[in-house]
Amino acid sequence: NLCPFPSSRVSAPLAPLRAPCRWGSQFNVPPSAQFVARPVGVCSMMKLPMQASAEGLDAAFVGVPLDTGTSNRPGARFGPRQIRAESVMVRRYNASTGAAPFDSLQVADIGDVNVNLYNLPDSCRLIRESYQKIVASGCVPLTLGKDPTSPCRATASPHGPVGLVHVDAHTDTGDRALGEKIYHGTPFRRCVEEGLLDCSRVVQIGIRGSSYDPDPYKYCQDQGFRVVPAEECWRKSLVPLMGEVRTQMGDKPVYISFDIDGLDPAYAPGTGTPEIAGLTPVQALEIIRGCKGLNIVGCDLVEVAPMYDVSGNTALLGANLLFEMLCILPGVKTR
Ligand SMILES: [Mn+2]
Repeated sequence: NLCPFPSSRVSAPLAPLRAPCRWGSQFNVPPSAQFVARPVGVCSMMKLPMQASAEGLDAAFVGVPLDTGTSNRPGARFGPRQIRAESVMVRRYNASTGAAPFDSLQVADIGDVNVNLYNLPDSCRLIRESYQKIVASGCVPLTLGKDPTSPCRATASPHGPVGLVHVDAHTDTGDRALGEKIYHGTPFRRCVEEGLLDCSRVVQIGIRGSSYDPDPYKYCQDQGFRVVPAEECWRKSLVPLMGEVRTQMGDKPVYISFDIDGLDPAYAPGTGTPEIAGLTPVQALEIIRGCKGLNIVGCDLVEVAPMYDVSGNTALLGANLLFEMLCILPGVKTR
């Protein structure tokens, strides 16, 4: 009954779409391409069933198609849609880690927040209200797309201040630009001001690029954040770093915020504020897989802007990284 194709509308050619949604399991399962051709179907994350709310779900993919507040190239409003399109290549099991998220979690795509593209504060309100409902229903949100402050805010509310694993080229701790306190460079300063972060459990990985300030990380360090610049990651495995991060995070709630521009633009060109000499996809996997065992209460993958992504690889990376986040959620079993 969670299938997006109600039986009354299932005609013979559509029939194969319906059965694989549950696939003999009590949980939703992405349909196999052995039985449903990849380009067939309404575009949802991993071709999962869509439902209107997070009710009954353990985890939900949710889109925030918003780029109001971007400082450079616009286009991330189309990111969630393109990540969903590329996610048809993502399959049910994680062959590398053995994670089988659809064996133990009920997961669906709950669509997009109906943002107000003409009013950023109003969008923040709409996002916050949507996430409060998601979190109140006991569901972990996995967000596609940018959001200036709200998932962290809403996710934090029932849990108290959260730890943060933040992958990005940028610290996103600016104060204001052009007089505005809300744009895509300020979310984590606003979160600090609102007491949403446990500042002793914030780590920022992949930070780099030129700066308007000779001491660009001072604000972060003054808050107690651990800043890991990209230079400290070059040519290295990040497995040892993540061991330290797990110790730092302990068993208290953690939010993962992954800006695709943390990766090098050679791998992820489809983004609005690229910076050279970034992380590799292998390091991205090491970071996310290194969060396994943490008490993760929410995740996002932000800043995919498809028009600078001629190969689709940026959105493909985004789709896979969101799957990897799903695979490390509490309660996911391995096979
Ligand atoms: Mn960034």
